[in-house]
Amino acid sequence: MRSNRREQLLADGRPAGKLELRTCLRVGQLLGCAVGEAWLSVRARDMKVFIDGGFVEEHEAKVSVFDHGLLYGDGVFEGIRAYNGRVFKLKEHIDRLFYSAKAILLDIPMSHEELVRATVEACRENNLRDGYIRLVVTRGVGTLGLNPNKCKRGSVIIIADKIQVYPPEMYERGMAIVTVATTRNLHSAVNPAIKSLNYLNNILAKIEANNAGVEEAIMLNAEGFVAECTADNLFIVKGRQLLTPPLSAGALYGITRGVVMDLGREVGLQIGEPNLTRYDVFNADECFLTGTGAELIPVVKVDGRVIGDGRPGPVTRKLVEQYRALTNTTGEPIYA
Ligand code: PXG
Repeated sequence: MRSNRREQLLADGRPAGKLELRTCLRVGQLLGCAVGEAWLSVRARDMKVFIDGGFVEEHEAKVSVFDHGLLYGDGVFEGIRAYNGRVFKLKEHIDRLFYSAKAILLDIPMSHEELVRATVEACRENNLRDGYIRLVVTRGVGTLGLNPNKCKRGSVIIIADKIQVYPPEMYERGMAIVTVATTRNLHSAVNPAIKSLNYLNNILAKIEANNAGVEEAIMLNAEGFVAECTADNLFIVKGRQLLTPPLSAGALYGITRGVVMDLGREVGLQIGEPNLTRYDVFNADECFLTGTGAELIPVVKVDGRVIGDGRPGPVTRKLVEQYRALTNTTGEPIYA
């Protein structure tokens, strides 16, 4: 329905960008809130999207219905952030993209260096200093059978957009989360270390979080140990210990997770990656989540149990401060 309306308008000769601007204005007026304004700043112009070697206007950035990324979720991706004119931890994200691709035997048709350059260029093309970059590599166009050998060449897509984060008061007061019934994928099935385009495991957990009226959810592995959240890694603080589940428990090798462990070491915390149970989380002094999108967000309630004194703790607040300083001053320059 939506795309039909869009096609019609394009056939009328009116650019899709204008339609979205008007739609957003209406949404903004109706809601009368910052959400509408945030959308406006993103949609007031047609963005440029990198697709298979070049930049095209957003409304021309399309993939085939025979792309196995669409048909089977066969592909890999990264979510990257830019702060203050620099792309944060870009090399690490592209390293992880190549690791994910290797695990699914996907040949990325660009080099590491070319991907770095194209990602930075995507920010420049869209005049971004702060934003969120989605780097996607699909298996490419194939037949309706699932055999990836029928796909001749992978497709590389880079979208550089504005970021939507949790509401600011959630960072100040902390969030409540729940544990959900959907367990994290088994290593022997779809290894959770692979950042693949097949995110149904996480989406099912997210649906449970939505149903419970919270923003995030703890996913346990098949053994009942904490793995991570749907799009974030989980940390707890106990005394001077900073603990997070090991990768073997089903945690993603999170880039933010790695940064936070380094920052923790710098302030003299003892870093550990033991198996954690819900009991450990309930009885932690502090708890927080990490992710490129979420950054560091304090958790103050888990399954109805208040964590610590119910407010973001001093270790979390210190790490947030240090993380902000790092994101604002380091990274691949966009406008060098
Ligand atoms: N665990 C999972 C399952 C993730 O997908 C993280 C942890 C955190 O990793 P990083 O490297 O970001 O510190 C992620 C990544 C989004 C979005 O649109 C975010 C992620 C994944 C998919 C979408 O906000 N987070």
